[in-house]
Amino acid sequence: MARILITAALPYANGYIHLGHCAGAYLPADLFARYARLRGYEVLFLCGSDEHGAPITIAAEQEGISPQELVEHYHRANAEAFARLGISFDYYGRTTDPLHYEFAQRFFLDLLHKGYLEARQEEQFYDPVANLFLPDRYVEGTCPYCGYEAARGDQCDQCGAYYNQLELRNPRSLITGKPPIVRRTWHWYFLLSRFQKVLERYIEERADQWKENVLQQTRSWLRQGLSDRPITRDLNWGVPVPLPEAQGKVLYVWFEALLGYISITQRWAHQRGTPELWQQWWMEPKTRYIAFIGKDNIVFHTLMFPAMLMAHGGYILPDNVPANEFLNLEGQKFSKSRHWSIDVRDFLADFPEEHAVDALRYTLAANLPETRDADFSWRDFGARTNNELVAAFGNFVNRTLQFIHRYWEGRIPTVPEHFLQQWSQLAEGAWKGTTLQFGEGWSPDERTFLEQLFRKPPHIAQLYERFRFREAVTETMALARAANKFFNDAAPWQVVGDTPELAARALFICAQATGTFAVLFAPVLPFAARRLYALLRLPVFVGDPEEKSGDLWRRATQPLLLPGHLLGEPCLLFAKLPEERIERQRAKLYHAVETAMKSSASAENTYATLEDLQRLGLRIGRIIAAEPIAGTRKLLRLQVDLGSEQRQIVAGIAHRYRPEQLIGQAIVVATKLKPAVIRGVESQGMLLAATTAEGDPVLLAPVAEVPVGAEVR
Ligand code: B3M
Ligand code: ZN
Repeated sequence: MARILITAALPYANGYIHLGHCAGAYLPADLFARYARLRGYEVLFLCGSDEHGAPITIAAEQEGISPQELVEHYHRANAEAFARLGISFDYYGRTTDPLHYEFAQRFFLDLLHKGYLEARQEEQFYDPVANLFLPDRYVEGTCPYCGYEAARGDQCDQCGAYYNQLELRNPRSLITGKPPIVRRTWHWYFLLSRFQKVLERYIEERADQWKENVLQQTRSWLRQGLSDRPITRDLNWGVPVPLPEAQGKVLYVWFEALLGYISITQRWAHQRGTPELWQQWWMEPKTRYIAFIGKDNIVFHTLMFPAMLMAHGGYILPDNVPANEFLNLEGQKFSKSRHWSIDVRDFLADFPEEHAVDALRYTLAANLPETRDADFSWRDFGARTNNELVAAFGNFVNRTLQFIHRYWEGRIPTVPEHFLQQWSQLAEGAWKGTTLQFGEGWSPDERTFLEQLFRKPPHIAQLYERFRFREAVTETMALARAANKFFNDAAPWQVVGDTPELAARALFICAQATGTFAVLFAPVLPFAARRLYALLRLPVFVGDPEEKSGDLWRRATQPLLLPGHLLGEPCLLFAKLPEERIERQRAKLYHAVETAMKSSASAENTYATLEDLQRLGLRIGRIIAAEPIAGTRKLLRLQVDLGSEQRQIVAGIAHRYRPEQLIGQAIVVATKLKPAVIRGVESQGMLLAATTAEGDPVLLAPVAEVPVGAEVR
């Protein structure tokens, strides 16, 4: 029996997982795990939180809590979100597990003793304010190649160049905004370059099975030539480097997180009371290891991890790394900072119903970014729920069960014995790939539909085996549509009176199809499948851990429901999503972005800049003439000497100052205001005044002698 180890990228415990993450790695991994379990394969499906790294210490600092508190929070939240989403991990672990520390440290020492690690001196940017060596993603500066001003620490998004962070021009720390200093430190390097040749062979041996996008990225790295990589960092949060001379150093988060896959397997084995069992999953060549990830993690899994495992020796290597491209949201990239995102937990808060969770899984599965970036939109979610799950699949199941209840008291109608026999042979033939020989007595409609009912399951199985889940799921829905059409064309409600045996055949076929659907839809719609099995009164197998179904996928094309089998009371599998509910979500999403934009814009506007002050053109002037403006109580017309020029200014101060009192007085003038005409008199500036408690103006004046025209800053 095939034994398959399945892992999904360990999400950083510094944020909530969103739908993009799900489409990238977690849903495809779950589809595969459930499919594989339903095939009767021996499956272990693992994941866990990646809880180290500088982003976590920085996030913790910003929130004013300890890194441990931060990861505690997100670890729990994400574990719960995955569970409610029906992601069927056998175990969800974490990298702060003491077992992980121990294992990662032992692994490090092993590579050190085998000569694959080397301590090297290096210079690195250091943020003296944050007291931190700056990881590449926390430095920004001008690209040394193209001059792009927002180039990242190790790579330029504009021209794509890779470089050492010290080559950046005008570097600044993204943590404090300050220019970093260059500091000397030393780190252990993993001698990745030594693995160039074996990795090339490793990749090419598997190339015909691997996805094009994964091969392309990996090969392009290999073409550039692999360089040795530092695998330690100066940081106080992480797995300490287990050497006395390495105070203040931890293992690089990627190095130890990859080992997390193994230590999490150890924890899983430990918990079930069979601590040694992990080895069977990582060390026995008969185990196939499939690592599901998003495209930003490719080379770590296709080059770095295999090299680490080879360096240590004794481990199996990833057999396939079916990385997905990115999912967009309503046509734009997911972005937490712009609030352009749908977190799983927010979705669950608004759609707690299990059938809505299934609908989400289905919509994501039908849009998986397998070969190129894909899109999730709320309206598509609504349309797929209503037109496909409700109108095609749900409707077919419901009509079938209702009809059987109405005319056969809920029992599968009887069909001739030879009909059953032929069914079995045809179904088996379809798995063997032979041409299906329908004998006498099958109507053209029956042949057309049964041909699909027998052929699709092996075909869909092939799609799952080749990690083409999107197609697998759309093919499954196509079969549901064909089933609906078969029901329509057979029109049992018309024939049941005069030729009940014809109606019985049609409903027998439809009933078997619902059984097949319970199995074929189980990977993508585990909640609906569970209810469907219950309606059909069949044992429940939805690909959950610990299920022992045997090769149910194959059995599902055989009659699962024999004549006379009593069905449960029909009830609806899905509910229509009203348009308002969808539109409300859209509005919420677009509203969140706008609010975020406004609040960041208003945060910008809260603080005036020096330029703002300068734009007022504040200067010292001296009043050289003053007279009341006729017909007003408060206004004075002033002539003000600004040194280089003289200005006429209208000021509302007559109730507080007499004109003769003002002559010769030094005052502050805003000289760059737009001239205004007040009561027919042009005012070419404004005097600055404070306001008393009674609301009267008090002119501002310098407390010592300054020349007129002097700038006020
Ligand atoms: N935590 C990156 C990510 O979540 C990283 C994956 C680790 S897999 C060992 O995208
Ligand atoms: Zn550049």
